[in-house]
Amino acid sequence: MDDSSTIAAIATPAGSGGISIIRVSGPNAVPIAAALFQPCAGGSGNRPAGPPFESHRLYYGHIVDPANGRTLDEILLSVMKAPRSYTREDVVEINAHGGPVAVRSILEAVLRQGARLAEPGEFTRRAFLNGRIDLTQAEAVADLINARSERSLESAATQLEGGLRREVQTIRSFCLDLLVRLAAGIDFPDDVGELIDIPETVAGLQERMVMPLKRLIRNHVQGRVIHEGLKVAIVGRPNVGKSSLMNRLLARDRAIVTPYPGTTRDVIEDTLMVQGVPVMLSDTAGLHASPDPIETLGMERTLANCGSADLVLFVLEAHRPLGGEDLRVYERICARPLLIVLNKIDLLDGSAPKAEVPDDWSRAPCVRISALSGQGVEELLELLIQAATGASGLEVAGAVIPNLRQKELLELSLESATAAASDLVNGFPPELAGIHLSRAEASLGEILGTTVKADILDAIFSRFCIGK
Ligand SMILES: Nc1nc2c(ncn2[C@@H]2O[C@H](COP(=O)(O)OP(=O)(O)O)[C@@H](O)[C@H]2O)c(=O)[nH]1
Ligand SMILES: [Mg+2]
Repeated sequence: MDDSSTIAAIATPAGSGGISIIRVSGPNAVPIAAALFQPCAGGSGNRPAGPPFESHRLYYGHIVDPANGRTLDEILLSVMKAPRSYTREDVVEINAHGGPVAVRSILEAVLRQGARLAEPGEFTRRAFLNGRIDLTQAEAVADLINARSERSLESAATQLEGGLRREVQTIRSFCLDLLVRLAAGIDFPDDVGELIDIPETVAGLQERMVMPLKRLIRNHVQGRVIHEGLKVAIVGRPNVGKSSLMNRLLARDRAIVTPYPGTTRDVIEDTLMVQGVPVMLSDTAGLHASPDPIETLGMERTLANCGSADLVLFVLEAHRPLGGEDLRVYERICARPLLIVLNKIDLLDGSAPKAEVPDDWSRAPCVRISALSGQGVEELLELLIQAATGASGLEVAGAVIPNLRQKELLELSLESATAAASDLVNGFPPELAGIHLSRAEASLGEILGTTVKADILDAIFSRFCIGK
């Protein structure tokens, strides 16, 4: 598909909007525009009226179908000649203000002039292939379009500015430099000791490859939370106040609350925003031994739901000693990241909680709340993101956040860098470390798109919408 044809697409979302943009890119973009554009009479003074078009100008007029002389819409035409355009090719954009029908008929007229409909992401793919942006930036364009929260928008914007590219390039140039020195050592084996100081090289590998790679990989986990949000399941035995907590967190009566155990049967889901991150909350059926087949089905759903949650809020009653049922619930959920919630502290009248959390649960953080009065709920929200990500808050402002493809390549690169370091420490010949390092270098190159294969490009650009 990487040919020199002229491509066209509607670049704005489907439906009626204030304006819609038809974007055309390629060698025929300007002649196509000239064939369809009719300037409005009286382009006064030195205002440009019509063809021949100058670059980076806006032209006011109509699109007229040359086949039948019919006026399709009143438009503004922008002309951006190569290489100063999004794709580095000649680009024209037709800003139309008719509804979807008018916009489609303009696109059809453009296609009849010899353009072909663009594939999803093809404009950005051309920008990449023509060297205007690197692959990390191209992917950031897709992330920007698909961003679901403000945080995720922020991180995509950082990437678009080239944040990840710079970090990866720094690691890569260190790696290349080391490869050169190792190669020299291979050519002059007797002088290896003088050319490369092994302890210093190993320390450099740790500091300038292993550590920065680990940090970028960690950022991915936080980034996933930012892009996709967190799944949080509320779990406990019946009647501890799970549904009350759900309603309190959502600040509305979403789940039915009664004094009777077994009220919640199905998984109830809703979303709230915490620190700019979407949190998908689910309230579930209480876990206990029950003869009721409907309740039992509900409990199976509870456990399935727990399995896919990023965090489980394990609710207990603060005013009662823990019972066998609580311990059995713990057994079933303890493999998940937990936040222990001691509820109903309003019933304590200021005395210490009767529920004592066993010592071996202590790796999970614990908060005391009253779902009834709202006391402690703020602290719970503060702990939530931290407990789910293991980080002290989401430091994403300006942070570089790799996506899944990039993270997997960073991991490969980390593996190779670690192997190179251990070969050097163990006194193996420098050729071996060299082999590992060239693998690390290749993975880093793949992130930037310098060594990437066509099928991977297809996969990346298919994530885009048409017109981008
Ligand atoms: N005093 C007090 N009662 C609560 C609190 N949270 C829930 N309850 C009551 O406990 C009972 C069970 O609550 P519910 O939310 O349905 O529990 P679930 O079965 O775990 O979903 C209801 O009567 C609630 O009003 C709390 O913080 N304090
Ligand atoms: Mg309930």
